[in-house]
Amino acid sequence: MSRELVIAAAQLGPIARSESRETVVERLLALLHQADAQGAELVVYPELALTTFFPRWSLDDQNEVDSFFEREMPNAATRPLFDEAKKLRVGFSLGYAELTSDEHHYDTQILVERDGSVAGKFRKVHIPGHEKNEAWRKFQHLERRYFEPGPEGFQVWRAFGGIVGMAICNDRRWPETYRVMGLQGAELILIGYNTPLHYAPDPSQNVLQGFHNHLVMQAGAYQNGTWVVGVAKGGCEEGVDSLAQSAIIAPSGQIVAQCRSEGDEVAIARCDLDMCKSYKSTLFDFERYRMPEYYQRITEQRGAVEPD
Ligand code: CDT
Repeated sequence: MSRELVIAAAQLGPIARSESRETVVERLLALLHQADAQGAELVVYPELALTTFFPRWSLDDQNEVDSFFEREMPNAATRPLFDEAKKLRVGFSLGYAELTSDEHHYDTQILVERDGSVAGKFRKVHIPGHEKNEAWRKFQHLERRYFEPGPEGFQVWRAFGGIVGMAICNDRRWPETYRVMGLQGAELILIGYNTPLHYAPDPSQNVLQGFHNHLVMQAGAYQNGTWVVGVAKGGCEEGVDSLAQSAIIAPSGQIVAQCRSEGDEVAIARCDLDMCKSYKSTLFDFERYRMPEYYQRITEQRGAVEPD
């Protein structure tokens, strides 16, 4: 049986604060149809794909904060996406803000199989930014006020004929993200992101955002012998410029498809999951070559401990 999977990176342009879920879902459906017309079997949408990126504002009213979250999935607004994808027998991965029945707030991404069943759910682990309003910034990045880290860590699921994992935005910058999934045999890692081009704590990094984005995902792919699909919500959203450059990356570390615009666009690639074996059974044969006895510090300490 072929292990080739046609995957679409379904990049979104900006979502205005005033835009309704229903309008956004129409945009997701348009991308789904474009992807389907090109033979896609899996469509990957970005992080927080149903609303504007609300952590850029300091919101004191918890009801207003909660208005950006979904209490169930699917719900009335997203049901048309689930129904249409199932009808077309196209799977998808969707990022959204999740409010659980016991009032936990997560930055979440789900994986939906071609029959409409939810194959996996990931909750963002690395929560970047800050907790309190910082007036000196041009805009806020209050993810650490609005989201808790996901309690499940980095899992993988058997889906789409392979082993699939997910990560969200800032998670992609950390090598542990990929390695924990690599150690579970991940062959495909799906990552949504919202990355402002302006990084207030050190604006010298602004010009490097595109480079750093591809650097970490290409390294994660190569070092773990896995496909990586990184999908942006890019463009100028509510006055904040965000990185686009969504990409599909092979286990060789090579980018095989990339979005050209900053708007709604699909980039498609035929991904052979068997290509992972070339790396997992040679240079990155973990069982043969890893030396975990020398890696204890990675789980035993958080920050760097310098010598005396
Ligand atoms: N959404 C998200 O995680 N964005 C971060 C911005 C970092 S700056 C606070 C990212 O790593 O791209």
